[in-house]
Amino acid sequence: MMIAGAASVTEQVCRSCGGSHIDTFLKLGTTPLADRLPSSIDDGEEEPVFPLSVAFCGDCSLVQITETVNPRILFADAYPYYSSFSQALLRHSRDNVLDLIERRGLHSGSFVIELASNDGYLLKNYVEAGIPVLGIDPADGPAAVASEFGVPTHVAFFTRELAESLRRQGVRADVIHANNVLAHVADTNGFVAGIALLLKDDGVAVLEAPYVEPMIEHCEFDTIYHEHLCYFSVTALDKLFRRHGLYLNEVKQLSIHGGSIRLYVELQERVGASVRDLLAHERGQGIDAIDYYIDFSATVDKLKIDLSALLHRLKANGASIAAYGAAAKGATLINTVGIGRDLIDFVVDRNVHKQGKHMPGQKIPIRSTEALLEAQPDYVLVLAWNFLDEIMEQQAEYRARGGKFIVPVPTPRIV
Ligand code: JHZ
Ligand code: ZN
Repeated sequence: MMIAGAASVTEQVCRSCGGSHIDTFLKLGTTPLADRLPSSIDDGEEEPVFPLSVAFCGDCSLVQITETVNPRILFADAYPYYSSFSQALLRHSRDNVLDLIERRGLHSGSFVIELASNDGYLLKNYVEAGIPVLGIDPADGPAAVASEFGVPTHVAFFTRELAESLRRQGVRADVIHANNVLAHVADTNGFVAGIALLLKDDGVAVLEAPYVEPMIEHCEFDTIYHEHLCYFSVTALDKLFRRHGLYLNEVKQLSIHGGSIRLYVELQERVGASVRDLLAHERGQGIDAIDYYIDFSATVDKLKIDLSALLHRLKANGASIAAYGAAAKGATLINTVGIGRDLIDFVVDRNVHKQGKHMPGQKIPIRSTEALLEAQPDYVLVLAWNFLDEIMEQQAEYRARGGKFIVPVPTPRIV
């Protein structure tokens, strides 16, 4: 847990169960913060770096990083991630909302809360349907955009204390959304306890998180960065929720973000086949034991070597290379592989809040996507490979003119 004021702490026990059997199986060295984008190549300011190591808990099976960076450093200061820059994510979120409105019979008397509501990308769909909402998010930039969309947003970290205070004011929700946030929270148990406090007796919490199995199977090691404290299996989640009187009753596997799970969590226990099946699958695969994770480090090392060799070979043959997506995962990739300005001329991104800044550590400049047609580099390394289809479609012209994409995971390939 966080020591107030410290920049980071190294955890000695499991974030979820408090057990002391945590074994580190991957060390990525020290890296800068993935969403802290320097304004200039040399602003005279030393970029802070923190250790990035991944461990398995032998008591509850949770995969987790061992360093906790102070959330005020990670999220509150000019946090540049805005959800609404991906059409695929917007469609995905809208479908989720429409499905819940129908399945749960939500109406103007219902109430929906989203934790980490960002720029209102999801809740705006409820607002359109006349269903009252409250967004909670600590990042003031995205929250200001949400308010413009008509999504009331409380700018704060969601904690057990905030949940208690809202509950005292009579706030209870039919649906609580929490997408890609549980893994980001240092007080894992406090966050889940807060959800339990704010659900109506027959309410449902609908959470999404990247799934640990595809991360390991597809070598998505770049999704490891300091914001992501946990890498969830259903086995670990089931234990976490039960500790707080919540039940993981249904789970869906989703393709978003390289492979995610959507969890339906309620105060009543009615565990369905989807959960029982995935628990059995994880036992069968050994996801609940350290052995499953042991080879990962060697697989990651091979990918790093292969990608570096590919880029150096192309460059030695006179090719020019840019990159697509100033994604947080891109920061891990370029800093752990060692991909600098000697290899990549610039990174493009549609997010206007990232343009004009630089990639962490390697300080590669970030430009608008128009730069691809202007410069027509021979190759583009796709850092946001999770949105490859959307990016390929959007960059049809770049490709028609002979441009090629390099996809880094699961093994580097040119498409
Ligand atoms: P993207 C984010 O991680 C943030 P990131 C966060 N840490 C998290 O948990 C995961 O998602 C799940 C740009 N883009 O979303 C937008 C284009 O330019 O994959 C983004 O900057 N054009 C909370 O940052 C970046 O790429 C496009 O057409 O690793 C994608 O980043 C599209 C589709 C995206 O994740
Ligand atoms: Zn544990």
